[in-house]
Amino acid sequence: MTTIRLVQGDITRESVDAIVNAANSSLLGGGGVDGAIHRRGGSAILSECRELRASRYGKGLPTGQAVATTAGDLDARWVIHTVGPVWSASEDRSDLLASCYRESLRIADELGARSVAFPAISTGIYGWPMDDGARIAVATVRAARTSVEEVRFVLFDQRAYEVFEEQVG
Ligand code: AR6
Repeated sequence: MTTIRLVQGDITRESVDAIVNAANSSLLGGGGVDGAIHRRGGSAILSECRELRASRYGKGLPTGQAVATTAGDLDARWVIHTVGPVWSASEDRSDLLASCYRESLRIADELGARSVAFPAISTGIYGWPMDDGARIAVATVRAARTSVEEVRFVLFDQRAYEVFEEQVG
């Protein structure tokens, strides 16, 4: 049974087994959560991302997939990088967003992680509406078959926190 917890704040301040990064296919950093994780986590994370690009993911990490690296200086054992879909009004990409949560939990299980912190994937630079992003996040985690004991959604601002609260009930 997985417990869902909500926290308002900066995900890089969390103490968990694995922190999920809302990355992009390049795995080489960016803004938002991604920028914050690389800044606070230090260069060890980027080094492993570069190695992944030089080996398994020469063309980048496809949208909806996930891969783990060290968490560097963060208070976690791993960072799980996943690539959310860019929001589209004309095409339903919900399955890809759900896949990010599912695949991240699958990687967490492979690693033996018991606690995982997620940001609200795709709801920043990638433009996904927060209420729909929260609905998909909570429903997907609830439906997942995983040994992860705690999923912590870390929401950056109060509005995001309240939207998630409504979904968790
Ligand atoms: N802690 C928790 N949540 C945060 C933090 C933080 N430190 N910073 C932002 N958020 P985003 P995306 C929230 O843009 O939409 C990057 O450039 C933010 O308010 O980080 O998946 C990547 O390299 C929003 O609700 O990720 C990609 O190119 C949520 O986290 C692209 O952005 C996700 O916002 C990915 O875009």
